[in-house]
Amino acid sequence: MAILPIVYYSHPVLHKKADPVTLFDSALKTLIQDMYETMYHANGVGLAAPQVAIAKRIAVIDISEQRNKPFCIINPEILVKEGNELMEAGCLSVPGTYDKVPRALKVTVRAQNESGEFFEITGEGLLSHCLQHEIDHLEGKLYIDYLSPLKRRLLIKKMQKHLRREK
Ligand code: GNR
Ligand code: NI
Repeated sequence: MAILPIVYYSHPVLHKKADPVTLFDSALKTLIQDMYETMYHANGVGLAAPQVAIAKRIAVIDISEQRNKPFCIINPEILVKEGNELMEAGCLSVPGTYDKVPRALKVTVRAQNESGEFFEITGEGLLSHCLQHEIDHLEGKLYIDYLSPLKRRLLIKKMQKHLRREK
């Protein structure tokens, strides 16, 4: 197991469409274990592979309070979206920033697990938001892309300040 380094805006891997997974081998399982460990270490509710500089359609999620219900979505697709709401978002790749983004209230996603088996998951609230956020990462989209150019510029400045303070 390993904690992988998280890349920040404007690393190019965050802005490109990730490639589908075709090989469900032991290297994939190791990567997923490392992504779980990295997500827990960073206190995130989700983590997409591009955030650890890997341009593949993989994300891990755990929205449980006890941090003990991890699952992964590979090659995910949104089948159904219902309703709309504004939700507060953050992102480990734009650290130190938060804002409200428009999201579907409820989504149903079809994805593959680490063995390549297809499953469906339906989520509302935080789970819905998290699924949409992680799938956006696989499309090269960040939450700040939903905001006005002015707001985006402000949040990027805020992130840079935050990163300077961290050192
Ligand atoms: O940890 C995270 N929290 C969060 C809160 C509200 C909306 C989305 C998220 S996802 C984020 C982790 C992350 O950046 N995943 O890509
Ligand atoms: Ni994110």
